[in-house]
Amino acid sequence: MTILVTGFGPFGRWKVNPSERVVQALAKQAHLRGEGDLVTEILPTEYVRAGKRIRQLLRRIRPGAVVCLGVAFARRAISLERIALNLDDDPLPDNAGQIRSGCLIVRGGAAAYWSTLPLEQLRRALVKRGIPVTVSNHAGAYLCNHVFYLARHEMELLGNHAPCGFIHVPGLRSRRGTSKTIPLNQMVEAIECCLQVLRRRSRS
Ligand code: PCA
Repeated sequence: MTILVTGFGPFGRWKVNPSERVVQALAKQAHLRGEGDLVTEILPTEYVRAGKRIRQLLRRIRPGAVVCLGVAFARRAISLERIALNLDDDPLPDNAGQIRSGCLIVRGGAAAYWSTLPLEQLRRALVKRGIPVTVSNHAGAYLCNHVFYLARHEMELLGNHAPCGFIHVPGLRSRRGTSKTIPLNQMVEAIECCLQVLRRRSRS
């Protein structure tokens, strides 16, 4: 089974996007372990280019599972996203300078798609490892939701029923920051644990 894992590069005023670091670490681990089932990609933090790229990847790879990652700086736990909305609506420009407000992502598309990742199973696996995790009902209406929606939409068009969804990781602790967050190696462990659950399910 091929698993597609994506992250995003930096955006806005943030110089580092932990989702990019997590994807890089997973790619490195897979390479060292000789696991050939992982395809990773860092998506541009731009509505048009990210949308084109995720759809292209899904058509080309026909993956057996899809896990898209992004950062939600204000969160303190791994957030398993439940729903993608057909809506772009955020005051923050993307990296191409585009601001979208109240826009449909796909004209005539479903208002929303559910994640098809086994959220409860993933949540339990992470709790077992002592990793802070929550199931979230709202992935925002910026780039992460955009890619989540288009990934689910494309999977529907392709008739691909493989699990596909989105996970937000928290921000990294800033040098001055005192707030509690998850260290990068634990984020990597968390996503690795999710991939293991997906691999196990595909075998059973
Ligand atoms: N987080 C943003 C976009 C890219 C990222 O990593 C979001 O939550 O929409």
